[in-house]
Amino acid sequence: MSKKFYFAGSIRGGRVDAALYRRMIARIKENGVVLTEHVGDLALSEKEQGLAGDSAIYQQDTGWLRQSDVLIGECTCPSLGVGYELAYAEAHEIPCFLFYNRSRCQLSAMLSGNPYFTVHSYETEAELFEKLDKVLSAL
Ligand code: 6IA
Repeated sequence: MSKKFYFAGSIRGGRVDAALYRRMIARIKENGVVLTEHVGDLALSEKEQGLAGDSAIYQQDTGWLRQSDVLIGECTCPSLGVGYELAYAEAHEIPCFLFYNRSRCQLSAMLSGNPYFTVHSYETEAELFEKLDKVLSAL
C-alpha cells in the first residue's frame, strides 16, 4: 500500500515559500500520497478562509495527521499551525522529518532541541532536494 505523507508548511504564517512547498510536494508524491497538497497551492493566501471555517480545517487536518505514516515539514517560515502539527504528530508517534534554510532562519529550539524530530538544514534548493531524496529513499 502506498505511504501517506502529511506535508506541513506555513499558510497564515506567510506564503513566501509556497512555490518551494509545491516543488517538495511534487517530489514526495513520487513516493506516495500527500494528504495536504493544498499547502503548495500558489493561489492560497494567508488570508484564506476555509468554506466551512476554521473548525472544519482543524478537524480535517488532525484527522489526516492521525492517518499519516510520515510528516515532512518545511519550517523556514515560522507558523503556529506547523508548530502545533509537529507536537500533535509527536504525540501520535508519527515520524517527523523537518527541513529549514539555515541562511534564512534559526530554527526554534523547541524543534532543534527535541531529539524526536529528524532535522535537516540546507542552504540551496539542490541541497534540500538531495537531503529530501535521501529521507524518502530510506523510508
Ligand atoms: O498557522 P498556519 O496557517 O501557518 O498553519 C499552517 C499549517 O496548518 C499547514 O501545515 C496546514 O496543514 C494547516 N492549515 C492551516 N490553514 C489551513 C487551511 N486553510 N486548510 C488546510 N490546512 C490548513 C484554508 C484553506 C482552504 C481554503 C483550502
